[in-house]
Amino acid sequence: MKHLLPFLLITQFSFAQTKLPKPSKAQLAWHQLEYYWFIHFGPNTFTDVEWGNGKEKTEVFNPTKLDCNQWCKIAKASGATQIIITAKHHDGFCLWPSKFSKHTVAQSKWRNGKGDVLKELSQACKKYGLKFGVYISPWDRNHPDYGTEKYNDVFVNMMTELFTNYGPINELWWDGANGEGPNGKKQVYDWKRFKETARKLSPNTVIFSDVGPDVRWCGNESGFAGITNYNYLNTDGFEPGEKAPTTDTLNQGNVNGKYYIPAECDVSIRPGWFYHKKEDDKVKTPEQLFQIYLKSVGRGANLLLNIPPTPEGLIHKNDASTLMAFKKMRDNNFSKNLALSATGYLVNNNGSNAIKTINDNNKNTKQLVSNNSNEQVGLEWAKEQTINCIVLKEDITNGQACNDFKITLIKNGNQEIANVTGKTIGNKRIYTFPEVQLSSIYFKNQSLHNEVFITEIEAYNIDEKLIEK
Ligand code: FUL
Repeated sequence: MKHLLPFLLITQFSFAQTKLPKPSKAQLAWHQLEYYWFIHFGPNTFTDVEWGNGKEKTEVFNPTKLDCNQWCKIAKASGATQIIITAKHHDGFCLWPSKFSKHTVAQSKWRNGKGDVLKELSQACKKYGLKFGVYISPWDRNHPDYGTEKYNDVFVNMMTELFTNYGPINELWWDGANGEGPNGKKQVYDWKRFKETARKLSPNTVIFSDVGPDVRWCGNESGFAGITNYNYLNTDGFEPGEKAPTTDTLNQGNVNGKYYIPAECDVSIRPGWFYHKKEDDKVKTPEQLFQIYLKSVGRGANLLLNIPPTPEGLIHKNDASTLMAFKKMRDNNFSKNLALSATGYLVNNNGSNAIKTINDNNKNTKQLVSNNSNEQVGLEWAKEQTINCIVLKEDITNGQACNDFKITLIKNGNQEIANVTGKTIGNKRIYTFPEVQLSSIYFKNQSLHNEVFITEIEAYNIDEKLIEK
């Protein structure tokens, strides 16, 4: 990097580190999950609709070959880390024998009313080393108490059953859809009480809703976070559903948001959330899933990919095969980290010094990159490399600090060929660009107030066909 030093400005200015909202331990652990499954399963699987009206007969639910081990085996093999299931969707049917509803597996004919999907799935998840989560829809189109204060008790009681009988529950998913119940009334939810109940019963569970409190919706159901994606959100005065911030705000977060609430990107592998036979040939391709991965995990969010089981209770072979190809694609393209053969440097007013922290494949080592205009970190190769993908990782233990950065791409030792600029990094930021020969890359923190800790800079030459032009 000796070559670039003379061109740097010698002005020196630094700003005090402002205090950032920090992730909780549970949120930090959640970031590591990156990609996991959603399972939409219930009466809709059998009636071939997306939203049941709550009047479905309980006997429609009859998965003759239900095998949660099969789900988990495929999930695990595809690299997923967690499964979140629709314990109760808007139609109100409970996949567990709840004592607080008469519309559950216990009233169905499936296994003579003795079946319990949550029990089987939670046990299978444990067996396969997957985290377990539940979607419990506040909107209930079946429950007779819906639309009255009594329903808030019902919801609290149901959550209590879930935490007590199927824990540990790693993620609790509250959907924001809210319509009328069977008596034509809309519910006024007691969100505060719902949150307090979950916190009391299971403090390490991360709670998802449009507005958190722990994880927020990314604002669309296509699986992409904002190119700029702050892990912060202002939620005072907001609620899930109709009172949520705009979808744009949910997509990007708030730069100086008051709370640490990172984004989760939910998307289905098929057009619908529930299984429909007519969509068997509409399963997303591995290439489409890869692009979704780049736009969710690659933008610092998590990817919640929905895989709907068939009426038999199995993952369809078309979904399984695309998932395996998606896994292979990630493995192949990210197997050779070219940064490992480079020398890392920290360049500032003290000169250019070799460092090991940013390309040691160890997320526990990190390098402070201040916003001093003379400071940068980079990688230099003895021999030029063909590169079209750079991955940045930031230490977010004390908050997401980076909100403006620049990467300079250099060839022939000192020839700057392009600058890549961006705002946020977060857990992981994946950049792709048309293939170039590079001798070094340099990262500069241009954030106004913050010191950024970089844990890793990686470089790859991924399949050129996967680069969106
Ligand atoms: C939406 C629901 O209305 C859909 O049915 C689905 O569950 C999706 C994940 O969330 O709000």
